[in-house]
Amino acid sequence: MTALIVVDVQNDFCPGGRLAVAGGDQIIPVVNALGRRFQTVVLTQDWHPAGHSSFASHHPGRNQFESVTMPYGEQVLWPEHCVQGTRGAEFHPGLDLPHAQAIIRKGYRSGVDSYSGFFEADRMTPTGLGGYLKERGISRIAIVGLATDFCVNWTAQDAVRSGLETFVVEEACRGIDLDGSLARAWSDMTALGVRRFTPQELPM
Ligand code: VGL
Ligand code: ZN
Repeated sequence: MTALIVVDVQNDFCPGGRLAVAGGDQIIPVVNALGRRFQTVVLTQDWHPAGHSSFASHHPGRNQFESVTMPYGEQVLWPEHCVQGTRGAEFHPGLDLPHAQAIIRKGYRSGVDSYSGFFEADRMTPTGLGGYLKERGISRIAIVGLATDFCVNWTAQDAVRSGLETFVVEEACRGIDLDGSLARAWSDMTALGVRRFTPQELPM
């Protein structure tokens, strides 16, 4: 069975949001149409407490989009975004996937980020998504959403490492592209075995 994983299609990652990804809202009709082809749809939701350690505002003297070293590795410092319970953290109102069955929230511990839907940024603490898919008999996933080079990329890499056959639908993703991160994400993903598809070619 194949599942569709919809990564972080939230107001803050769309135009007008706190960490807007260029064209982020343009993927929504593509995601909605793709969603109709899948029985199993899972959403991820970036879900930070106020004052989260990935926010530049939590690091006096540091700027947004700089990197710092955290106990678990490199961390890009972001504008405040997807704060629990705020409008920015809600799914975009255009997202129309009423049959989605699970929502995986991530990044809710103040000291550690979680780009991936599978593991926190320490690369060790599971979110539960891997177990959920395994128990549901899912062996292949198609990933769409925001942002290609961060949460989609990390989710796709962890999916392959977890033994899932993994597809990313490029037209249903948009990237942030910090210092070449978008091209790097694609070369890392494809080197690992992630397959890049158009919605038309997707074997599903
Ligand atoms: C994301 C940066 C910070 C994403 C989440 O969804 O790609 N990027 N938090
Ligand atoms: Zn975040």
